[in-house]
This record gives sequence, C-alpha cells and structure tokens, in this order.
Amino acid sequence: MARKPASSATPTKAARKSAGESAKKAPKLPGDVEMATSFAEPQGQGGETHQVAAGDIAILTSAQGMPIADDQNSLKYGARGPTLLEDPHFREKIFHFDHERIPERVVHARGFGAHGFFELTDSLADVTRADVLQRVGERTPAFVRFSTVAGSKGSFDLARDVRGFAVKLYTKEGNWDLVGNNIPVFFIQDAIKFPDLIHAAKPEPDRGFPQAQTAHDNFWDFVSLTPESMHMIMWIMSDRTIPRSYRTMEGFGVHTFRLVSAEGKSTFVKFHWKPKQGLQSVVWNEAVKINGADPDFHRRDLWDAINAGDFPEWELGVQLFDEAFAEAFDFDVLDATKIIPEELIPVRTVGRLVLDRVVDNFFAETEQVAFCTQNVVPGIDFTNDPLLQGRNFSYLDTQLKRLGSPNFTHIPINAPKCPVANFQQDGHMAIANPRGRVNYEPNSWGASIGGPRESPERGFTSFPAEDQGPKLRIRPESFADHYSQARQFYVSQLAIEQKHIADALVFELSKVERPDIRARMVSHLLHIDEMLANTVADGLGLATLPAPAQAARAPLPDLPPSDPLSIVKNGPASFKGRKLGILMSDGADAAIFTGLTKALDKVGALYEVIAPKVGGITLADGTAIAAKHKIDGGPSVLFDAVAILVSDEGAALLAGDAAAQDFVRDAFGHCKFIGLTRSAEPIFVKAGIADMLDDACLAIASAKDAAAFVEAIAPLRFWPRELEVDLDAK
Ligand code: HDE
Repeated sequence: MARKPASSATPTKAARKSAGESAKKAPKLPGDVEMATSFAEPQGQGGETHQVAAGDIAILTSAQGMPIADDQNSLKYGARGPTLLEDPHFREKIFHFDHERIPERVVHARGFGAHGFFELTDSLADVTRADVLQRVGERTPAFVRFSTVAGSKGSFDLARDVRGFAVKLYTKEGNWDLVGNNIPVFFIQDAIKFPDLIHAAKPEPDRGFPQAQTAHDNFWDFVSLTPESMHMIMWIMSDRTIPRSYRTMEGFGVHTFRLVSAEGKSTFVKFHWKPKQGLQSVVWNEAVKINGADPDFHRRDLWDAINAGDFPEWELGVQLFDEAFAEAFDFDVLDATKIIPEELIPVRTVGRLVLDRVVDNFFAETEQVAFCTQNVVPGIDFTNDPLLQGRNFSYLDTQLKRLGSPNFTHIPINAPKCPVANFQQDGHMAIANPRGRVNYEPNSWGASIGGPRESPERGFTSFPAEDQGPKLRIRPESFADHYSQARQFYVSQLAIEQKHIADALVFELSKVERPDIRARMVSHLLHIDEMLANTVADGLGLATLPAPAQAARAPLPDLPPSDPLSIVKNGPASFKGRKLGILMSDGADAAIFTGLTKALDKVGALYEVIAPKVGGITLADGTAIAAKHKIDGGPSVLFDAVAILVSDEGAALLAGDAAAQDFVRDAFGHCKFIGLTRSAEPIFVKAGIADMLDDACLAIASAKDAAAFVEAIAPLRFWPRELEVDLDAK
C-alpha cells in the first residue's frame, strides 16, 4: 500500500525560509557582497568560513559553501525507499559528525577556560629581560584553563583532586605558558614515575572504576610505596582539593625556574598566583552532594561570575633567590616535593591576572588549547628539576596525539599574538605556510624575499649553567627527606583543618580493601605527626599501630609553622562574590527580602531564590518574585550561606517536604551561616535540628537584621559547629 510522503508535513522555520516561503526579500547567499561576520576568526591564509549575510538570517551551507535546501530529510528513492549514497549533504554531515571527538587529555581531561589579561604592577627589569615583565601598567592577553587531574572529560567538578591552573600569556616575544597546579608541590621527584602515578590514580584497568577519585587500592598502594609523595599527600588530604570555586584557589608554578637578566645574570624563581577572593573550600560531605546536584558546579561558577561582571582576579607573586640561598636551604630547590616557606623568601607581588571574558566556543578554545611547559620567552629559563625536564618533552608530544598535527600552533587559541616567521611548513592542516620561493636558510635571496633571520641580541638564549659528571640513574641524596615538610604543612593548619586531613585519610583508606596498604600508610603518618597517625589508625579500626616506615633520611627537628599554608587563615574578608540561597514561600515578608537583597548588592554578593515552584512566589505585599530553583533542584550545598524567608503557611507546607528538610539540615551540617525568620521554625523542627541552633543561626526580623546578617556571614564557615555534628569529633 502506498503511503503519503511525510517529508515536509511540519517544515521547520529554517526549512520554510530556505524553501523561499518569504519571497519578499531574497535571502542572501554566502557569495553575495554584503558579508559581515564569520563564526571563526580568519586565520593565516585560511580565509573566512561560515559566512553570515549582514542583517539577515544566515543560509545553511555545506562545508564547501553550497547552500542547503533541506536539512530535515536525506535523499531517497520515493518516500520510503533506500537512502541514496549520492546525497552529498547527508554524507558530509554524517562524516563530519563521526570525526567530532579528539582524544581527551591523558590527565587534566576535565577543565574550563576563560580569557583575560595579565597586568604588570612591579617591574622585574632588575632580574629578567622577559619583555612581559618590564613595563608597569602594560597588559598582556591571557588564557587560563583550570582542571581536575584524574577524572575523564565528563566527570564531576568536585572530585577530591588536585586542580590544574594553566596560564598562557600571549606576550610580544612569544607565548609563555605557566602550567601550574593549585598545590605547590608534587607527588614524585622524577618524571619517569609519572606514568606509574597516573596509572595508579586513574580507574583500575580491569574494571574501569572508580572514576575521578583516589579512594581505591591502587592509588594508596603506589603512594604508600613512594615516601616522596608524603608532603603532597598532606596537601591533597586537606580541603585544598575540594575548592569552593576556581576563583578561590591559589596557583603555583611548582618548579624552580630561572629569570635571566639583560646582563645574563640568573636568579631562581618560584611563581605564585594568589586569589583576591581569599581561599575558600567546601566540606567533604558537601562536595559529595554537589557532584550530584550540579556536576558542573565549578565551570558554572566561573561562567556566571564572569558574565555577571564579577571578574576573578589573582596576584602574581614571585619568590626570588640566588645560588647562595639554594646552597644554604635545608632542601634541594630542584626537588618538586618541597616548598620554600614564605617566611624564608617572601613573595613579592609583581602583577595581577584578571579573567574577564568567557569562551565563545568550548571546543575551539578550552579543548584545543595546548599548554607546553617548554613555552618560555627570552629572560625565563628552566632549571635541572627532573620533573620539569620530563614535562618539557611530554607536553609537546601529547599535543601531537591530541590535536593531530604539529600545526596545532595555527589554531587561534594557540597562535601567538606576535609576529611568527620561520621556515616550518606543511604537515596536516597547514594553514599558515610561509609565502614565497625561499623556505630554507642560509640563503642568498636578500632581505626582502630571503625570509627571517636569527637575532643574537633579541633571541632566546639558554643560561649557560655549568653541568658535568658521570651519567647515572640515581636520586640525589639532597632529595631524601620526605617527611619534614609534610609535618610542617600539618602543624601549620588550624585544629579544624587538621581534623579534615584526618577525616579525609580515614575516608579514603576506608575504601582501600587491603588492610596491609592501610597500615603501610599509617606507618608513614607516624613520621609526620603521632597524633595524626593515631587518629587515622583509630578511625580505620587498626588493632595495633604499625612500626614507623623506614625513612631514607631522619626528618629534621620541627620546622616552624607557616601561616600561608592554611586555608582558613587566608579566607575571605567579606561575602563579596559569594552566593546566598534564599528559601522562600508565598507570603514572605517584603521588607526583609528587600533589606536582604540590598545588603547583598552592597557587598557585591549574589543570591538565588529557591521556592516550592520555579514560577516563583508572591511576597506579603503582593510583589511577585521569580525563583531560580524549585526546591529539589536547588539544595543548600549550592550556596555559601542560606536564609529561610517564609510565612507561617509557607513553613507549614515546606516542613513536610523532604527536600526542604534536607535544605536546612545540610546547611547546618556543613557549618553554614543560616538566617531565619521566626515563621521558619517548623522546618527546623521537622528537620530535627531546632534544639541545636547556635550563634551562626541568626534571627532575621527586620531589614536591619537582614543587613547585619550579611555582615556576619563574611567568614567561610562557623567551624565550632562541626564538633557538634560529627561523630568523629565527639
Ligand atoms: Fe602535567 N601533563 N605532567 N603537571 N599538567 C599534562 O599535557 C606531565 C605536572 C598540568 O589545561 C598533559 O596537554 C608529566 C605538574 C596541568 O591543558 C601531559 C608530569 C604540574 C595540565 C602532562 C606532569 C602539572 C597538565 C596532559 C611529570 C603542576 C593541564 C594533557 C613530570 C606544576 C593543562 C596535556 C591544560 C597536563 C604531563 C606533572 C600541571 C601528558 C609527564 C608537576 C595544569 O603532557
């Protein structure tokens, strides 16, 4: 039985348009003169793609620019016949789709990037000839990509993990990539162990899980057999690995680099990025829940902040030191498992990094950006840190695999913003081949067509460090102390932060199936802090304490605590840039709501309304307020503090709702500041916490109270509460 062709039963707007339904004004074709914008920036000799006719709707075209008449149906014999191989549009479209994916990064696969600028605030002309570090006030375009390390591209943002903090500065003398982390030390001292470390941290190879977490046997097996990782273990078990936002974490270059002056003098340097927003983290139970409520929590946060004009900012700091300091220092400055305490070498602030523009296209920019540690500029140089030396090979190599061609430098996000002139040519996707007849040098074609020449004056020269000695596969004796700085980090933390480290160790090791691995970890902790070792052993239910691990070198007597190592000591100064969740119902007090939102605006904070229905609520005075979330889509874990503004009827309604109960119970359990109107009480009663309310649960009865509440919520959390709500603390 013949059936009616169903093809254009409900043609889409675009199909109607291209079928010429509006015949009044003929749509412009790509070739027409009045061309305006292109989706992709023209690059090299490539020319414009995807042309858009000015003042009109773009015409859909094939990749070759052929206008498309019908994008809804493939070409067939009859209405129900076989699809014809002849259809060029269908073939091209499917072919392109089939090839959309590129390999994800082998580490740091999940990330998020943004554009901005670096501005020099203090010239480093005295120690380096790096052009970007000469002139105070000069701005250099920047692109930054933040990332987690272990998870794959689609994993959740709040994994307990190190964060990447990779900065590309498009300087006038080439791209300078400072590919750092949010932690100033690393797990290993020699790059040859990197594949083992990453294999151990990633999902176990037979089963393909766990995803984006180190809480499994292989990771703890490897690190417990690798004592050099103990300092890093202290950092990753601290709340540094569960940051509140990319905006609220530090960045570190990790390695010792060199700055080289115009006179050829070398100064060692460690790079620091310090967030103007203060250091902020979440708590573990919260992180677990955020991952379910909003797996994109960090990328959304950065996107929202930049789009709202609240541009995140960091100071660039440098620790500068010479050979004499390096010789006298207790540790080897080439050992990436060590810091130089700021009390010994103060951090000199020399610039600021501001992120003020989100990407236009995630794939083109964030995914295709290619950082390479070898990308330095004249005046910046490497040291012999064996981790850095290994990275210099790895990053260039991995880009070839990921981006498929040595011409990845032609991709706009990777292309320098200064002149590029050399004789490199051809290869896959060569879109910026040099012009002219001459593609070699030396040549005798003269200045105009002979192409670029070296510049001994301006060009990059390596610092002529003297190195000699036999070839050896050996770890220097000066790298042998694995515990002293781990202890220094631990004793620099406040009691609440030390508790979080112990909690994290117990949590992670409780996921480890082999008891001998758990005990081996405790044997290392005994060198770091006996109390910590005992607490963890107790938390794991170890029957006896193991003997201390064999130490390659006895730890130094106590190193002094260092304040910059603590998050809480370097927390936010106000609620600026943070977000209040306001749980509301119909009939909520209008004066309080207005007072609260005005006070938040005043400090530069954000708020979101959570309501029984996403359509919003009506205040007692009849004003309609839009909601951002329906109650079960806006749990309190998404906010820095919460307020409950409800009427008596609203409270009665919400008190019986599990999501509303969770809202207040979680806010309380996560030590958040809570503002509440008198009517809100039934919700707290039903949540079972009404008789526990403390000094950080603030009554709001007027607009004045609301303003006082916003002042009171400046600290990160109300930590004394944790001792009341955590079994481990009792
Ligand atoms: Fe990386 N690392 N890494 N790493 N790393 C990569 O490069 C590597 C290390 C860091 O947002 C890879 O393009 C080795 C330390 C960041 O695109 C790869 C060693 C630090 C990013 C690689 C290290 C980092 C990467 C994977 C040990 C902090 C993400 C994809 C010697 C200072 C950059 C890629 C982005 C990415 C190798 C150790 C930071 C495979 C061999 C230490 C922020 O090349």
